[in-house]
Amino acid sequence: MNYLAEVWLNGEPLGTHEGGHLPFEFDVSGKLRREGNLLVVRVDGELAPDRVPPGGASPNLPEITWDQQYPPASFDFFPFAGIHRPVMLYSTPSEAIADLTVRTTVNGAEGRVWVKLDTTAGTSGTARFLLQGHGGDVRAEAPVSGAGVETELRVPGAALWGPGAPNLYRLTVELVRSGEVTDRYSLPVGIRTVEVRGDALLLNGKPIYLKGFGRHEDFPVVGRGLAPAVVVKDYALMQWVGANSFRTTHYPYSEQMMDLADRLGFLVIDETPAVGLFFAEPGLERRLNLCRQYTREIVARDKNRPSVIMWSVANEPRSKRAPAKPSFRALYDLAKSLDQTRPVTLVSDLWVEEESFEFLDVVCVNRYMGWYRNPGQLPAGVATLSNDLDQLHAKFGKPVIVSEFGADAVAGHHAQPPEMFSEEYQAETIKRHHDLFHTKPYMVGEHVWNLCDFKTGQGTRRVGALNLKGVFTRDRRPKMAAHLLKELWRER
Ligand code: GCB
Repeated sequence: MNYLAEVWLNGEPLGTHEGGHLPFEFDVSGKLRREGNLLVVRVDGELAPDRVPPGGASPNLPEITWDQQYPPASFDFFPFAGIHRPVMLYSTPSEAIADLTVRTTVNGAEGRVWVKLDTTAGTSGTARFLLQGHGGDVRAEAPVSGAGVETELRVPGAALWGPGAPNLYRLTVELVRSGEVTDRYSLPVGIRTVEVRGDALLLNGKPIYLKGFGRHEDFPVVGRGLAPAVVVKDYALMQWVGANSFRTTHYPYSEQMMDLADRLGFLVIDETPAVGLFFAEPGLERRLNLCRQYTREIVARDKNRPSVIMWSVANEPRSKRAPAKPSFRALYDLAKSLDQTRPVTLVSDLWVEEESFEFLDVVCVNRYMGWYRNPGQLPAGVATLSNDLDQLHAKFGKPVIVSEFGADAVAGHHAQPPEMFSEEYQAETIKRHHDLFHTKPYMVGEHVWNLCDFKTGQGTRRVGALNLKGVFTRDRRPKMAAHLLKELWRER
């Protein structure tokens, strides 16, 4: 639901939930009629400065309006409002599995799967754990006490999960009482480790380089509404060009998208909806509370996914005001307290001035050389970028990902020599950036902005109210840059 949902059952309020893109639920036990139930959801999509992401027209707050677009918002994508994903009614027994947390480690050839089971209050009996797949079942059993149960399953000769080999096991957990199974839940498990060591990002102990995109949940007619065929198509396109990763710019993607990342072996930087955050009043504390809520919700939803290798707590915050650094420190600490197994980052366009990189695990930066900077002058832009990247690494001493770069291209518009808005210029921009990045040993990833053209607000820089930085059009046809990426990424 985007942005704020109020829910009623048979005229009785069930509750509200603020923020889009993350699931929420209400308990309707004892409230359902035998037949003729009416569930009503009212969605409020108003843009306001104390919401996250922020928006709304406010002459005193230049920080929130992006490039004077209409509708006014602190971000560059269309603020689609409504019910974008499925609403489900489901039932559980009174003694039920409430949550599962899975963590995996690797010790030589042995994979270890640590599982924590939380049950509803008052549950008793036995918990059974079964891990299946890749030539051997592993089982464990433990008595259920009020506080939950932990176990570790050891998998000799484990088939590890990773791009190119997305090996999944199936974990089934059962609650058993007096010989009867009272509840059962299954989920896919990928055994893998993620670690930042020095300048490297390690997957299963080996350095990994991210090749991929920022993207949007956006398609003609359906807007941000879940369109499973588009999800499948986007993976097919990413595989065709040889991408191994993406960032969920600038909000958590659908569970269907995430399920396929696990199954197809994509590495995901999982980003909260905190885009365009600013640190002036009014509404600062309210916005920060929402960021904390989103961090808790995204970790709760995606913590068991092998594809998620990093959390991103924000995109391009206006970090120059004093509250920014302590606020991000608090969000970093919160993410780490919820999940010690994954690096935490934020994505910045402030580079060396983004002080929070001092404590974040990976440095993610966006920059548009040859476009917003040095327009039309790619060689000069890329030379400056080379220097800026070295300064960034010298200051923070951490692995660097350029999480956005690129250029708008009108499909079918050509120019030789390459000029801005031509397909040639976009392809040339990507080629020069890619070549530069591969001279920098501390770089661990390049994400082109964007996979596809997408709808945004109206403004002088957005012809047709579209951002045209896609290497595919909005209806998923390749531009020259997509063919180029296929050459660049498939060879390494
Ligand atoms: C950025 C933003 C992204 C915009 C992009 C652009 O830095 O993170 O949301 O769409 O620039 O094309 O201007």
